[in-house]
Amino acid sequence: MSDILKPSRRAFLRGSAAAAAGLTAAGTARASDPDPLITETQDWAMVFGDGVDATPYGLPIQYESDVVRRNVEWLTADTTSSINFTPIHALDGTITPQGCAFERHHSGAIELRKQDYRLMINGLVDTPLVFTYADLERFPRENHVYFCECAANTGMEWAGAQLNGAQFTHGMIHNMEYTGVSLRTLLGEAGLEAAGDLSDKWVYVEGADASSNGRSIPMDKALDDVLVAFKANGEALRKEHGYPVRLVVPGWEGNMWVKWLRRVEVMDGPVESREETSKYTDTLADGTSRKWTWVMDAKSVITSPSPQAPITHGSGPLVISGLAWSGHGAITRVDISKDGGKTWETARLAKPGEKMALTRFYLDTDWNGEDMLLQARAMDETGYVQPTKEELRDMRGENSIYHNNCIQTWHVKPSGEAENVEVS
Ligand SMILES: Nc1nc2c(c(=O)[nH]1)N[C@H]1C(S)=C(S)[C@@H](COP(=O)(O)O)O[C@H]1N2
Ligand SMILES: [Mo]
Repeated sequence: MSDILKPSRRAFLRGSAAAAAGLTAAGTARASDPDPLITETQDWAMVFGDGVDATPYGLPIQYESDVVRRNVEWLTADTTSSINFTPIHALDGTITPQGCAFERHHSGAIELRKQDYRLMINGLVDTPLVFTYADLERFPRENHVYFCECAANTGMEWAGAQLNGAQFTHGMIHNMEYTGVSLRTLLGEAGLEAAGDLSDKWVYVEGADASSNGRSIPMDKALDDVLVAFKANGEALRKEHGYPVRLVVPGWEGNMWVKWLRRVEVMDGPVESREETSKYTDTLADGTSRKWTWVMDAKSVITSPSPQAPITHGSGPLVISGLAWSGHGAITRVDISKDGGKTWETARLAKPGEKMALTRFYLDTDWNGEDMLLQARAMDETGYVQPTKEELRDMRGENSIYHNNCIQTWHVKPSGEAENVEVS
């Protein structure tokens, strides 16, 4: 008999249900008590359900209506230049549905029709070109899954534990399968002979929205893996993610992923725009700032249990789960600590880590019902290990906002509730 068929974990679950006999908590009824959900014919079995086309484009069922993006009102003065957060505490797997993927706009999400879409490539190119949406569809396409993390993700946690929920501490991230044309292909179409030596050249990319969100990208990245994307998770980009076309800059901070992409200019230096000087730079302890901190370092977070996803089943079998990612490549290992970093166990990766994409991890464990200080620690293919909060502060001081990739701690209490805490 194979191991899976032997009575083990499931017997344990039955045992815990029997122990809870008499309680009315859902899922704990004894097998010997008649369960009306089994013995009685239910309403839904006596009528017809909805026909096809009841919802030509489906929405999540009403019972999942709390799995939505949320913003933090006090963070920004209004919602047009603001951010909201992916409900990572309630999702599983790795692909983020567009409908609940965080949004970050500097001047609101604009509505741009495909017919009105134009992409200009100009500057130090042989032939300046303008592409329509239909033109883009005629170049060879690629498909890639990548995470997009705002550099400000976890930024509110520098000074101390602040926001109570993985959605708010780590939800400025999404992970989608993009379809598009490589920027390299389009630059090649315009021709880069005129640019001469490419090693010191840059591209400046900007969007069609009022903010334009212009950013400079060094040429070697532009010619490497940057994608001009028009589909996400198989369907058109949603308006809020840059319909009809956005830039995908794998592993690099979300701010460079220009939405409603309208222009790529080949230049002989960086522009030093607002978004790469007064914003998205990292102020150090001595008041000077680091710039060009493009890559998102390896990071992880436990999504369940977490403050918005408490343990509701008491002690016994417990699935601890979370997400890990690195802008430097693939995640190779994730460790989990239940005691605030004193001891570590290696988690199971649901799939081998993929480059610059979210990796799901699990630790199938037995919870003794006692306090836990839960932490996850990610490692990537470069050998880099996610730092503790203390290590990060030693290097960077406390004036930073962006690029906080420190280890997160959840205090899980005997009640199963969890709280954002700091362990130093
Ligand atoms: N044109 C344009 N592109 C933009 C922005 C913007 O406001 N305008 N915001 C940037 C920032 S700061 C981030 S983190 C990502 C967020 O992408 P999302 O809204 O699809 O999550 O888009 C980037 N691209
Ligand atoms: Mo961002």
